[in-house]
Amino acid sequence: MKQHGTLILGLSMLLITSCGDGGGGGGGGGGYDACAMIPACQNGGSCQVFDDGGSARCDCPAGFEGDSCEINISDCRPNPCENQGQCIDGVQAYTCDCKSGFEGDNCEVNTDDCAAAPCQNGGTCVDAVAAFTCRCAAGFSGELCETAVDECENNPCRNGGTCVDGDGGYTCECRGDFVGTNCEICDGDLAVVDAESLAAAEACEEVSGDVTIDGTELVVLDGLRNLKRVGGSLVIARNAQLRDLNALIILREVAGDFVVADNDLLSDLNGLGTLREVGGSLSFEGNVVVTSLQGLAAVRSVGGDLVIDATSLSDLTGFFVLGTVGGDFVIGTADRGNEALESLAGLGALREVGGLRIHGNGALGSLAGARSLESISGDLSVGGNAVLPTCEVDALIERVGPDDIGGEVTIEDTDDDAVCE
Ligand SMILES: [Ca+2]
Ligand SMILES: [Ca+2]
Repeated sequence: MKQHGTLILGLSMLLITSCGDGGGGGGGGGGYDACAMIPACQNGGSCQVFDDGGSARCDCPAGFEGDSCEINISDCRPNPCENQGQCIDGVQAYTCDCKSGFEGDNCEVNTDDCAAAPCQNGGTCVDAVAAFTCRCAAGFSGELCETAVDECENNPCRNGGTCVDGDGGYTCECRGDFVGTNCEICDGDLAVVDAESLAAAEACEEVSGDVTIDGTELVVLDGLRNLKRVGGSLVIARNAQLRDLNALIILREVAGDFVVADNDLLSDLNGLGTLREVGGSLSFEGNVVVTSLQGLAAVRSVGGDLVIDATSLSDLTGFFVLGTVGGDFVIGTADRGNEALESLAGLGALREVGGLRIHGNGALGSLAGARSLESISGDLSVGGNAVLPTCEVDALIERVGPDDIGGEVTIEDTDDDAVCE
């Protein structure tokens, strides 16, 4: 610690006599001694007699005050020591007794506890007060980053893959037809034909190729419960006993086409609640017991055609967030059509379609459900909808705007006499 001085200037006074240190001592010549009449000066103060000879006072050295210079002027007010350091008063000076972790004349310096580079293996030292912490590089742990982490400890490799530990990571050496960071991807196509092949599919979080479930006797698809993504197409067709798609509850994306067709006992699509993207076409055809598209609530876009044909649906409720259809939106075909479809209710978020084809829907009486549609880049083709008022089609064209229909407009077999609201 170092001392800091503070210069204090004494008052100058009119003086003629100095009695020397100690004051109150003997005066001169047996006469009156004014210094004897005041208390002795302390701390090096000297008695000074005023020029009238009748009175005296103490002249204090710098750093002291008071009638007898008995007061050491505090150099600690206000406290010059920072960070809760304790101030020790001196004579025109002070020293600071610093709290642990601080240094400097005024305890203003937070001691660098990282100076000795205590963190190992590339860890970064973070200084604190009388302490430090280490931020470890990937692959290391411990107070000083002294421990190498075994990234393979919890064996992240699926399906019999072998884990190889590295600095800050791991790699999996996969067996057989598995690929991916954790061997979670089944490479190639997957054909589910029976309970055995369905059970084997449980190993797949993703299938890089096509998944085909066609013509089986399966009732449920529980072996697909880990499936998150299909890199190719997903076809679920002609499964006469299939009741639901609940096993597909974490399926998020089908990069190719997704076809659900002619599953005669399939009653709902609720298992598709996390499906967001279909890269190719999405087709629901001939699943005659399905009466609602509830379950498609997360589908935002369909890259190819969206085909709804030969179903028992009365409306299209379920597509709550579907905004774009890259290809044609086919609502019924001339060959089949949706016999029970009465309205397009449920398309409230749909903005853009490639083309729009509405054919063979014998009960369809209104197109008002497509009210948010802003653009049809291809053809608009309406035909064979016997009870559909022609004015409903005119109103749709009006809403989209004739300039926002890129292709040909064909309207056949609508009801010219029916009245629109
Ligand atoms: Ca002092
Ligand atoms: Ca420190």
